[in-house]
Amino acid sequence: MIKTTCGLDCPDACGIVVAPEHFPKITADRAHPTSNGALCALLNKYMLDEPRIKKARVNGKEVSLGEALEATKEVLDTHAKLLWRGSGNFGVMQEVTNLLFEKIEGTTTKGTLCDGSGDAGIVEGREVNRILPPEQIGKAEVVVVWGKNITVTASHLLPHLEGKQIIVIDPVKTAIAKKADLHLQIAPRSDFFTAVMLARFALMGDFEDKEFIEEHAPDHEEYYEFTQEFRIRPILDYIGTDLQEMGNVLEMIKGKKTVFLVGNGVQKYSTGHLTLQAIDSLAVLLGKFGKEGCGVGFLGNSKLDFKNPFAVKTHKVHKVNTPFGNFETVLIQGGNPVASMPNSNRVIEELKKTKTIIYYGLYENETSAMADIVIPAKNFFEKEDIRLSYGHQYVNPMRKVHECDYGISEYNFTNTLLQKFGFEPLEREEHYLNLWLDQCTKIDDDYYLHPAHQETPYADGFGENGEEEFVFPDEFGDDFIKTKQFTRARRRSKKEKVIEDYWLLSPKANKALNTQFKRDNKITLHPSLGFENGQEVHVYSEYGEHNFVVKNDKDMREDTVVITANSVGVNFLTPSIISEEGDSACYQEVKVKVEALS
Ligand SMILES: Nc1nc2c(c(=O)[nH]1)N[C@H]1C(S)=C(S)[C@@H](COP(=O)(O)OP(=O)(O)OC[C@H]3O[C@@H](n4cnc5c(=O)[nH]c(N)nc54)[C@H](O)[C@@H]3O)O[C@H]1N2
Ligand SMILES: Nc1nc2c(c(=O)[nH]1)N[C@H]1C(S)=C(S)[C@@H](COP(=O)(O)OP(=O)(O)OC[C@H]3O[C@@H](n4cnc5c(=O)[nH]c(N)nc54)[C@H](O)[C@@H]3O)O[C@H]1N2
Ligand SMILES: [Mo]
Repeated sequence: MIKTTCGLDCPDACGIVVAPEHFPKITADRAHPTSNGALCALLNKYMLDEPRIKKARVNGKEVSLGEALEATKEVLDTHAKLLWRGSGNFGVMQEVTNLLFEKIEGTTTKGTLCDGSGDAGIVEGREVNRILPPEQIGKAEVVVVWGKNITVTASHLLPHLEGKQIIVIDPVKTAIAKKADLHLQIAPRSDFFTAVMLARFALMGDFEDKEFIEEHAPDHEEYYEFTQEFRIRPILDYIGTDLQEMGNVLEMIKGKKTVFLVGNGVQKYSTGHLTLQAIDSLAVLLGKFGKEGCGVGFLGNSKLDFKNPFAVKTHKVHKVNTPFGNFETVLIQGGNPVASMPNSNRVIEELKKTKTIIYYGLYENETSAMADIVIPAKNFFEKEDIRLSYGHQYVNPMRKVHECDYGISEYNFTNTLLQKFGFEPLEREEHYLNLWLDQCTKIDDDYYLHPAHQETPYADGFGENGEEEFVFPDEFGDDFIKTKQFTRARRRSKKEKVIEDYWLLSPKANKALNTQFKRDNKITLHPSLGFENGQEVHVYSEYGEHNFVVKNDKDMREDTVVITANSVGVNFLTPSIISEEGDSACYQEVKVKVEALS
């Protein structure tokens, strides 16, 4: 029996047990500290069922792997080449390709499609973004699930929520919202205001933890003044809440050990950093940091305090609005940017200007379809690696449990190309793996602890050494809500009914891991919008358009539609703007129109 770890990009990073002779039969590693005894269907079914790319291709023709690597060398031997890496596999060895791009003086990317703006807000307030250990969730009495669809995106946390009072803050009545003691079905993109109002009412009602804030957040009085700049009634109306509901939240939390689990939903906006900083501020005022059963858990910084052997100083371009067209050769590794990046029209236009696209991955998708060279990868059962997590403090080896004779690992890919270019080969693979593991505390042969782990994060205070004061937001500027009027007069036919602009939310789906595995084609909306189930509709924004199939759901708000992130075409609708802080994508900074197709 071999123990390994799931490499799919989700916070759970589950332990797996495999008997190699019985592969692909796999079971949960019940001894793993975060195991709930089960593996999700993404891993156990959808990933294993997904057809793989088994043959390399050059210009549409199947070739041997060796020939494809030779062709890769030739096209990388140019002055303008870019490495664009996705997050299809969360192993640390994914980044070994950086060493190639450093040597050949290529360009890499900065920023993220994922959690960058939220992370920036956390760093603003606390200076470091530490992982909240799941054990602390277990010790809480109240859990506030804020813009996180944990039933779908982090199901291994669910057992930690049992028996707790649950508050959910989400524009959609998610599965967890239906079970919650209180659900605030707020307007999308109103979380900053929600957090600010809760803070203001907490201070007005003497809910604050005076001792804690005197010690760790002495600027709280200035923050109180800042919260008073916002007018109560119009803001509560805008959020879609009232004094009673706000009071209920504070009453439920008062004197109780409380954990806030904050998801990506709150920060896919230009001002996402302020939202996280405001949620942190609320938790600070209530004294819910640095104590047992308390804390704010977002996507933690999995590489905090690690010395990364793959950090390189190359020229970098933004990951959110990558100017692919400026490069002659683009290597796309472990991602599907044609579908996963915002503003697909822009992405496709840019990629068309590139002379050669190399796709290095496991499955066919929108990006492999555009590629000139296709290189089959190995999956995480077929190579050695190490898995960090942004949701817990354990670091686990991903071990090779299965042979694959057609794909190539990132280590071998890099090593082969370095040598083709006449550079020194890499050190042995083990050398790099050990560089990571040696920075961790060994628990036993299977589990290691993250170097930045603190059992009770921020127990000594904020900052790297616990010596800093918490920093509250002191400014809020927002162009989007007030001034950005969406005007597009275009209509398909005279008959159709053009309705309002709707918020477009694009959360994750249960049978897909981003754009991997099961894809979708649905738009979920409130029945009062007047569409029939199964009806095809034309959805458009100022960035682009696509058709989707209607699914009515009375649990939606009337001003909001959902198209999950695995839906084909969703990113034709989304903007490629970069968040104000954190170089992050702002998928939800957009409103759409929905029209019936006649
Ligand atoms: N099954 C599955 N699991 C996954 C993934 C997957 O694709 N499939 N992807 C993984 C990855 S890469 C990530 S980053 C994580 C992300 O996982 P989550 O953090 O859960 O992020 P999302 O699914 O994008 O959205 C979460 C929730 O935010 C809500 N929401 C949307 N807009 C707002 C808003 O303005 N305010 C508030 N309060 N809520 C809002 C949505 O309704 C949704 O319920 O999941 C990981 N886990
Ligand atoms: N509208 C909308 N769009 C979104 C989001 C959203 O919320 N809304 N979420 C964003 C988020 S949070 C994220 S993280 C991104 C993710 O976007 P991407 O990083 O593009 O991830 P995927 O679409 O899952 O594509 C991963 C690909 O990696 C390849 N792969 C898997 N394992 C390996 C491996 O070991 N080696 C190699 N070489 N390749 C491998 C597979 O072929 C797979 O197709 O999507 C973003 N896109
Ligand atoms: Mo993500």
